[in-house]
Amino acid sequence: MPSLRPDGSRKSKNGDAVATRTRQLEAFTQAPENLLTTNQGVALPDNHNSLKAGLRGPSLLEDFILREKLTHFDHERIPERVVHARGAAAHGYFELAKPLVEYTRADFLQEVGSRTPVFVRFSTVVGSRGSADTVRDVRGFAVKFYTREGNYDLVGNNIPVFFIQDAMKFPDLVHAIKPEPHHDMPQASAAHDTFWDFVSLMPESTHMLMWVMSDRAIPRSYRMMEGFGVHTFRFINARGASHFVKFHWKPKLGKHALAWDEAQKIAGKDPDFHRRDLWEAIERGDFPEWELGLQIISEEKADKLGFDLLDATKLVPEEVVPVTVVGRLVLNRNPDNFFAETEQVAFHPGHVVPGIDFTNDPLLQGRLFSYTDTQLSRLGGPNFHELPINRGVCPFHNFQRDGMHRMLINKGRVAYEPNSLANGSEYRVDGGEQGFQSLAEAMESPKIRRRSPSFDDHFSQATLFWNSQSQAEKEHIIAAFQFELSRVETPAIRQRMVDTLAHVDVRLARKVAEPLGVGPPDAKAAAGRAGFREPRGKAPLESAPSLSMEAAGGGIQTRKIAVVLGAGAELGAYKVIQQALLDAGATTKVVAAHLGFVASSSGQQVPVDHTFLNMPSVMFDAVLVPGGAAAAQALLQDGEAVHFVLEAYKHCKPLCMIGESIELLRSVGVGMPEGPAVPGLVIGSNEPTTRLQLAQDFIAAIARHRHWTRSVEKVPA
Ligand code: HDE
Repeated sequence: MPSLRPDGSRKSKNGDAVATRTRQLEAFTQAPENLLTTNQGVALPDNHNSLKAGLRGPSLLEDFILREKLTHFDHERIPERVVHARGAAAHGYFELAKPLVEYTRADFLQEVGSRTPVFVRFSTVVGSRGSADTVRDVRGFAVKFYTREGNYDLVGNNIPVFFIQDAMKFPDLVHAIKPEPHHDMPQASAAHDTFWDFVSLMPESTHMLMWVMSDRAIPRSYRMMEGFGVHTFRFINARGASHFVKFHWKPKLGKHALAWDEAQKIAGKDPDFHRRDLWEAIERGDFPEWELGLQIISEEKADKLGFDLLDATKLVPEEVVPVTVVGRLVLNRNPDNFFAETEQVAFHPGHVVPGIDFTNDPLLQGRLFSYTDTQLSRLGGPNFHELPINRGVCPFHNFQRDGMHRMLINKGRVAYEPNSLANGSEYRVDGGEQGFQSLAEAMESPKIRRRSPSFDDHFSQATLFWNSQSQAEKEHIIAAFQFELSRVETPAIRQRMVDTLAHVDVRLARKVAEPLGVGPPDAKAAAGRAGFREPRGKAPLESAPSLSMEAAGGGIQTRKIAVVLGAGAELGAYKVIQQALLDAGATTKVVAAHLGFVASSSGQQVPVDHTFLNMPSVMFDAVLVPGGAAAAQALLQDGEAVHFVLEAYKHCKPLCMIGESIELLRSVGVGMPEGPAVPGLVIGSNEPTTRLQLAQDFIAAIARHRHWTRSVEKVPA
């Protein structure tokens, strides 16, 4: 029976695997030392001057200390990832809540309470290493489980489908979306001709485009996005029986997005926004958490879904096959060194353990080749599995030898099998029962370089996604298409894309076309193009609520609330609300015109955390403005303060305006006594009896995250 830890979780029979993994990494860490030496251990006499022929003479080639230092520096960079170059990562653990013995023999999925150490890297796909975090893009969600049967990598994304159906098209897709090769622009953006040229000729991309133009592509935080394995995988149990499986990560804090205008502004104000958010949450002890959810699908059920599970442009709606939660992922330790860990970690969908197997999804099959291949050029040789971050917690041994940067010192004269000179180990030609067993799937068909007709339906799930969005979400999608396509210089590409969209929804296509200077969407023209397929399956549902982010959930924990303070503010109601916010797990920061202190109406000196300039409203989830006539007047005189509040209003954030502070919104006609209630706008007075209610209303508004139905078209910001 596993023993209980102080926090109630159980220690698995393999001991504390997480602690073992941490110790394993610690063996490779080094704290800073005062004494500097060369890499050979020779103490440096001086770290400021090179060796010269005389005080003002030339440097000497003999200076091995200078040579070594410069040479090492000259080689500090390695190639960035060809995609997913920009990322941030953290350590943690996966804890099993539901035994999966019935479906898989994977050891780490057997024992309830067992904890498996993990390293998780989030990323954007298109931008290079130094690009901004909040660009419109898919996010990578790659999890390395260090299980005692070997490393298992679940290398997923935050969107459950993909642009293409066959790995053959991946280089084309990436060449099209990356900066254009003649001038290397634009950085980290799909809003340019080559991308839309490609996808407008590839109807299979349409479903994915709907997701990428939706709010999913501008998450508020890595901590607030879902993750998906995308492909269908297989679970194989101890009896060799197989089930299809789809992997889901469900964020505990709910799934939330930024406003598009906000995301663009943050890209300039704080390009590290997501990286910083993850790092700071872990440092504070607000450990990000996700549930692992599974859709387990029998072969019989798979045949009845109405689409092909091997097609990565399709998803299985949760309403058709429910997601069962089987465990949780917790990230509780930041890396010690970005390069050694986050940059050198090498994920690979082909890193599986017994009990987990692939399907014939032709996108997945191509990935199985690509990931090791890319590490060879990125990490400089075949021994990247020996890097500390990539090492398993279980031993590995085989007769692979040598190569660049080999660290292991293999003993003995034998590097082959079968042998009689070493331990005599001998693997029979036809294998045995032990180790990883591939599913003995029957294969009898001619070689063929063709697409299965079961992949032909390119639109019904794109329409399902569209139908599942709230009105506000639909408007965001339209605006995103309009933005992206308006940046496309070639009119024929814009036209082709709106023609294709007519197959998703005619109203969507018409709306998108409005500002683009193109003709009306022509569904027939799209249908005449190469790559277009007629068959259109009947989606199992008209709409699937799980595809919308509207019912985002998640409470207000770790939300950042700005308190906009002017001199002479009345603090009564503010103090009560602030305490309630803190109690609910949010943080508050006082923002004012200058650092130092601001005097309240009673003369109290309130310390200021940020200025309107150094921490603009886009860095916050909600805004609270204490009352007081003098404070309101002071803020109204300050363009930065007014902008701060209006911008938060424009981005549909919750605002709590106390007393006279509502004046800050009057310029946009809001807050008039006779005016209609504005979603997410909480207006109150300093009256002591209403303070608690005010706090509750504000907390409820923050829990909804954004109030997209607020009418903001006329608000300048
Ligand atoms: Fe990747 N992908 N990919 N990909 N991918 C890489 O591997 C590739 C695909 C994903 O944080 C590369 O180590 C091909 C789908 C993530 O280190 C490369 C195809 C999904 C990461 C590569 C795909 C992903 C990568 C670049 C089509 C979601 C970042 C550097 C056949 C399920 C992992 C590297 C990290 C990285 C190839 C499609 C997710 C070149 C050929 C679909 C999260 O090997």
